[in-house]
Parts: sequence; C-alpha cells; structure tokens
Amino acid sequence: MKSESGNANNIAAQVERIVAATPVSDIHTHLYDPAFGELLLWGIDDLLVYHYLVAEGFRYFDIPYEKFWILSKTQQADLIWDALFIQNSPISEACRGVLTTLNLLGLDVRKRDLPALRKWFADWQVEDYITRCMELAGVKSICMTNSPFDDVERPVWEKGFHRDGRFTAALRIDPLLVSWAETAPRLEKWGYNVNETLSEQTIKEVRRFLSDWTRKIQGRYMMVSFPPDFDFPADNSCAQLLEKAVLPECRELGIPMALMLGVKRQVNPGLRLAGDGIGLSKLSALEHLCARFPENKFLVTVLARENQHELCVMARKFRNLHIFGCWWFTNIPYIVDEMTRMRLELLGLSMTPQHSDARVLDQLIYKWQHSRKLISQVLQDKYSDLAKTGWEVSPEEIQRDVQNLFGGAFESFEKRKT
Ligand code: HDL
Ligand code: ZN
Repeated sequence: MKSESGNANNIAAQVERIVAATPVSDIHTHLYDPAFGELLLWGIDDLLVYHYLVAEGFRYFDIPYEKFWILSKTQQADLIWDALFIQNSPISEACRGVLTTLNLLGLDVRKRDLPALRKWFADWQVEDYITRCMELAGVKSICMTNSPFDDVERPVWEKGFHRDGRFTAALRIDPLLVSWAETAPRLEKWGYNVNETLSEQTIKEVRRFLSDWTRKIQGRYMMVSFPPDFDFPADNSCAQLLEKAVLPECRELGIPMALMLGVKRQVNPGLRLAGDGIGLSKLSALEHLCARFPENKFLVTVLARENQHELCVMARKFRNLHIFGCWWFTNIPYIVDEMTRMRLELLGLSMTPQHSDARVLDQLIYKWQHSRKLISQVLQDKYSDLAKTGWEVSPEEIQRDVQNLFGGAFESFEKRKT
C-alpha cells in the first residue's frame, strides 16, 4: 500500500510528465503558413521587436515615437535589447520569454552576444525552422488569424497555394462588425452587392461574403475582437450584422463564433500595434447572445482579469459557450495560475486553458513552455486533492484529461451539433 505522500509524489510526477509530453493544438495565433512569406515572422530581431517589448522599451526610450519607427528592424531590436536586457534585467514575462526560447533552442544566453545570435538564425530555412519550433513547443497544429481585409494576406488566398497541413485557419472579421461604414464599400468593390443600409439584399450578400471566405480558407471558426462597450442587443450595425448575418452563417456552416472582448484599440496610437489598451467588458451582452442563440457556438476569451470569474460562471450556465486562453495582458504567470485554478474549479475540464497568441514563430517555444509549467502545477494540486478523497486517477485518465485541455475539448465543441 503506497503511503499517501508516496502516492501524491507519484501523481505529481505523472502529471508533470504527461503535461510536458502531450502535443497541443494552438487554437489562436497570428502565425502564417509559410506560403504567406514575410507575413510569417521569426528569428531574433522579430522576437525583440514584438509589440509587447516595444511597449516596455518605450518606458526607457527618450526618443519620439516616430524616431523609433523610422529605424530598421535591426536598429529597433538593438535599442530594445540594450534597454530591456542589458541596462535592466529582463524580468518581465515577454523578456523572459525571449530567453526561454533561446535557451531551449540550445543557445547560450550568458554570452549576451546579439550579433552571434543573428548569425545563428541566419542559417535556418523557414520550413525547417517551423518544424523545429513546433517540436520544441510540443505544438501539433497552429490556428492562424486570417483576414480578407488584410491587403497583403488577401491576394495570397485569391491566388491559391498548397497549404501546409500544420496550419489551420480562422476568419477574422473585425472591420465588418466594428467599422461597417468603411467596410461596405470594400465588399462592394469585391463584387458583393451591399450598401451601408442593412437591407435584406445587403444581409444576403454579407452572408455570401462570409460563406465564400470561410470555405476558401476552410475556416474553423469566425472571430472578432470587441471593445469593452460592446453591447447586445443594441441599435447599431454591429449588433444587427451579428444577429442577421454572422450568427446565421455560423449556424449554417456549423462553426463557432469567437468573441474576444475588452480591447480598447489604440489608446496610444504612437505605439502602433503596441498601443492597444484594456477595459472591463459588459458580459451581459455575451449572456444575451448565448441565451438568444442556443444553436450558435460561442468561443470566448476576455481581456480584463476582473471579467474572468463572471465568464467562468456564465460558461456553467451555457453549454454553447466554450471559454479559452489567458489572452494578451492576462498571459502572465500570476494571472494564468489564478485563471486556470478558477476554471478547473468551476468548469472542470470543459474548457481550453491556453492559446499562445504568438505573432513570432519562435514564441511558440516559450509561450507553451511557460504555460505547461503553470498548467501542470495546478493539475498536480487538483489531482492531489482528489487523491485525498480516496479517488485514484490512472495515468491513462490523466492523459485523457490533458489531451482534452490541449485541444480535445475544443475539437468536441467544434463538432457538437447544438
Ligand atoms: O486581437 C487579437 O487577436 C490580439 O491578440 C491582438 O492581436 C494583440 O495585438 C496581440 O497580439 N495580443 O497578444
Ligand atoms: Zn490574437
């Protein structure tokens, strides 16, 4: 008969091993199939000019924003490396992430030799490097964020290309919902017979646009990020397009609608991509959507830490709501630990605890290394709590649970006929 502590250590070791070894489906990233060329960012300079580090770097820079933006990527990276790694210890999560990635790639960060690092990266071919990064991160599939409104991305889809099976797609439609007045003329130019008034004809053509693009990219879900003041129902084009075009088309296609709530775009435009802020979302809007459209599947993540508990409770009320990830400003150990515990304790395993949101390929390595450690620790505590009741979980059951958390639960949700 194993002693209690012996059994607990055994479970902890099993959980640690299984979480470290289980491949994950990364359900939201800003990475691209290599067919998109320069859109796929990778290597030390892209790691250093990641907008999270740009924001942190500007806390030390005296130069005007525009002076930074006219610099080359290498010059920007040099400034960030000096300010955040040399003049100050790289304590922040985004800085530590760069070092975790370099370390796991087998590079010696003690040398602090940026030119040498650049030489090492210059020797890689992107296809080989994708394989290497996915291996080290334990990522088996990468879901992209694909926007027909991106003038660089759209032509690549229109021309067609042989897809890399490791990359799946999601249709990002923010401009359609949050800036309809500017977007209607673009749809018209692309051959969709729409105008600004949301007539039946316009709604029908918006649905055709959504259907055409979802099929073209084989979109797993549609997605939009909304500001904190997003409301539903509401007397505006966003709510009407959501209700009359987007959600019916998601039902027709049988795919989820992803809502990412709470981002205040461009609170500081000088920072460009790094200039977005955060706000408390009105989650009653989500509650109305889940209740009003029980046949739609809502895949949701929210940006404010203060919204997380209400989101968990809402997921208990609506089985057509699947919550995912520690998004953006919540993706720091302090909050990932809190959110993962809250979710497991309120929802059990019917959720997806993390996505990487990676914008630079190499970030997969650190984002998943850091997340696995945190998820493993929480699961060890939860299984040990179970063991104290006399309930024993087998290694196969732990494996099953972790596979669910690492993409299985989301895949079941995708397949579910609501
Ligand atoms: O809107 C989003 O999908 C966010 O993830 C933004 O892209 C944000 O800039 C980001 O990269 N967060 O990690
Ligand atoms: Zn994102």
